[in-house]
Amino acid sequence: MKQAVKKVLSGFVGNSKTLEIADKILNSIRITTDDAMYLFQHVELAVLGILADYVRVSKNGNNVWYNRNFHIEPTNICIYSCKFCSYSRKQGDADAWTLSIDDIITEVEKQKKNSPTEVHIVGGVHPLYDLEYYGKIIRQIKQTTPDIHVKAFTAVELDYLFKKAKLSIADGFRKLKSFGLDSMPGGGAEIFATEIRKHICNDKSTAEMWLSIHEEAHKNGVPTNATILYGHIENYEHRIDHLNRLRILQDKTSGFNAFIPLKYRKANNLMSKIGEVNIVEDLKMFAISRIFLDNFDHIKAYWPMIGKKNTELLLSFGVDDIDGTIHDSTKIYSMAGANDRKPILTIGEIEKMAVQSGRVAHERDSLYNVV
Ligand code: V47
Ligand code: SF4
Repeated sequence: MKQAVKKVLSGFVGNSKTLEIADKILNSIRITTDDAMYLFQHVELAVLGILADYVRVSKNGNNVWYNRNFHIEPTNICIYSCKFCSYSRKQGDADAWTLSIDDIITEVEKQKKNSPTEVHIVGGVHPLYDLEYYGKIIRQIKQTTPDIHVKAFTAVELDYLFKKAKLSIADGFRKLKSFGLDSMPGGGAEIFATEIRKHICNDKSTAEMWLSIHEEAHKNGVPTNATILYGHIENYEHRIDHLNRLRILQDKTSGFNAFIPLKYRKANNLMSKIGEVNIVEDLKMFAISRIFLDNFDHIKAYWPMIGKKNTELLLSFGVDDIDGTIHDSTKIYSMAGANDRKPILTIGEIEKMAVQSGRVAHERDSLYNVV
C-alpha cells in the first residue's frame, strides 16, 4: 500500500516540500506544526485525501465504526453566553426547558426498543443543578438499563459542578465513577487559544481547565473524546495549536478515544453573520486532523452536525467513525442549522454508506470493541 501511494503521489506532486511531508506520513513519522501549516496552506485537497486515507487504513483497516446511542439533553438553561451557541437560554425565557428525572427515565424507556448501548448526556450549565442531582440522573438511568454505557457531561459542566461541590477534580471523578459514569464526551473545547476564546466564549472554563479535567479523567480510568469548533473567526494557526495541545496530552495519558471536528453552524446565534465555511474546508480539516493526530485511533464525523451526505464524503478523508443512530434525541444541532430536523440514521443506512465507500460497517461499543 505504501509503495502504491508513493507512486501515485510522485507522479502527481511536483513540489519537494509536499513529498517530504508525505514521506514522513507514509513512514509513520510524526509531522510538525509547521508541516501541518504547510498542508493547510499549500497542499491540494486530493493529496490530503490520499494521505489521510493512508493513515486511516493503517489504524482502522476497512472498518467504519458506529454505535447504537441516543442523547439526553437535561436542560438548555445555561449560565454562560457562548456567542456560537444556538441552544442555550436563560431562566424564564419562553423556550427554556428542563427535563425532570421522570422525563429522562421516560425517554430512556422509550429508547429501549432500539437496543442502545450508550446514552450521551450533555446540556446547559444550569445555575440550580449540582453534582448530587446529576448523580441521581446517572443512578436512575443505570437502574432502568443496567448495561448501558453512560457518556456524560462536558468538562465545562464538570468544572462548574466540581467547584460548586468544593471538590478537587480527582475527588469529583471518584464521585462520578461511584454514580456510574463510564466516559466523557469531548464538548466545550471550542478553540483553545485565549485570543479566540475571549471573543466566542469569554465567560466559560479556560482551555487549561478543559485540558486538566480531561487529564484527570484519564488518570481516573475515565476515557474521553476531544472536539474542536472550527470555521468561524479562528485561523489555521489556532486550529494547529489546538490539535497540538491534544496530541501532547494524548502522549501523556492515551485516554482519548476519538477526535471530533465540529463545523461551526450559523443559524440562530450571535455569530451568524460570519457564515459557514464550505465543504473543501471541512474535508481539509478532517484530513489534516487525521494526519496530525497520529496518537488518536479514531476520527469521528458527527453526522447530525455535518450532515449525512458530507459524512459519506468524509469517509474518504480520514474518518473511520460516524457516531451513532441517535434516534431523534438531540435538538442542539438542528437549532444551530444542521440539515436533519429529525436526526435518525438506521443501521441499513449506515451499512449502505459504508459499502458505497468500499468499506464494512461494524457496530462498536463505547470503547470500540465490536458488538
Ligand atoms: O462544545 C455549539 C458545539 C459542542 C454550535 O464526544 C456547535 O462523542 C457547531 O461536543 N455550531 C457540544 N457546533 C457537542 C459535543 C459532541 C457532540 C457529539 C458527540 C460528542 C462526543 C461530543 O457543540 C460544544 C460546541 O463546540 N456547538 N454550538 C454551533 N452553532
Ligand atoms: Fe452554555 Fe454550552 Fe451553549 Fe456555551 S455552548 S452557552 S456552555 S450550553
